[in-house]
Amino acid sequence: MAKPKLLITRKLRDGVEARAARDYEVTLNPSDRLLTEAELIEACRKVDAVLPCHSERFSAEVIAAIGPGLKIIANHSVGTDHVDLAAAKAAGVVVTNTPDVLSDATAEIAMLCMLGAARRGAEGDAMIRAGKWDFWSPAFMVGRQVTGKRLGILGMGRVGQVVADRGRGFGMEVHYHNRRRLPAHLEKGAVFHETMESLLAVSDVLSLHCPTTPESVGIINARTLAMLPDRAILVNTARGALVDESALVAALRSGKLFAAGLDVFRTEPGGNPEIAALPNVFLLPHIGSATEETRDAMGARALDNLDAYFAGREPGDRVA
Ligand code: 8YV
Repeated sequence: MAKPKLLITRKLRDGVEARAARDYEVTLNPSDRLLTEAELIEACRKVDAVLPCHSERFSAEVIAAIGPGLKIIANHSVGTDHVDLAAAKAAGVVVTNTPDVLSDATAEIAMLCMLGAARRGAEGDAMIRAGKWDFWSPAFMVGRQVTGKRLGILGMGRVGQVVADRGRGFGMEVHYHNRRRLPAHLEKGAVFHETMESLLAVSDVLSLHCPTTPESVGIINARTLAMLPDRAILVNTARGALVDESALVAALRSGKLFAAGLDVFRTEPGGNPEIAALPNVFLLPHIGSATEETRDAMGARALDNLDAYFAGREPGDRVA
């Protein structure tokens, strides 16, 4: 039987690409250049399946332009906000994602962002690199300690739960808001808040772990930032669209926020120059899941979903 035709839009780990080449008639992107929308449509028209990243947008228009040949979008990401799921469903295109396997890596980056923001990691690093470390005193580079502070988790899904565990390891008191309260064995003593407003009021550190939906876009804005305790710390490793970045800049300038640790931005790649100009931020270029182990696991998970689909089984991680 002929192998199904598969487009992999970005450079994946060698082992993942080798497995794909063994089982599919695969088109790779060795230069790793981001395809334009027109190139993406053209390339998807020629295949049965596409394995994209969050960097490729499958809007309703793109899905319609690709037409009936494409059967499955097997994402190499847990987030699916780059795919119009309703349009895919209506067009009969199956969509899958890669949950679970990136929770540990993303939680590590959340802790790095939290500690980098609280302990002024970027400021200290930049000072030494610039050859400007010419002073020391007990009053020098004093940050905020996270031990004993209240960690507010907005969205207690897979990643949020691992961040809660890591926060406990740092002696933090965990609070959360989620659509549904977790059972006791997953809650592990964390304090559930019925409303986001109630969570914000106690979050010395607020870490975002909710998906981007029409309801959650801009959920962190001037109104909600004002509800945080004074000198709180914001951590975002989820999606830039959750935050109104102008309001964030204002809160960082006024001192309402002590600092922010961000791995995601409204504009990616690139980030936000106004945020990058502030001293009290610790910034990373969307690398939450970028570890060798997790990239291997994400690639394997996406291929498992494709294998199931083409074997006539229900893919384990079907989202549409
Ligand atoms: C990935 C992500 O790096 O999985 C997600 O939703 O945002 C990131 O972890 C990216 O999507 C890789 O395709």
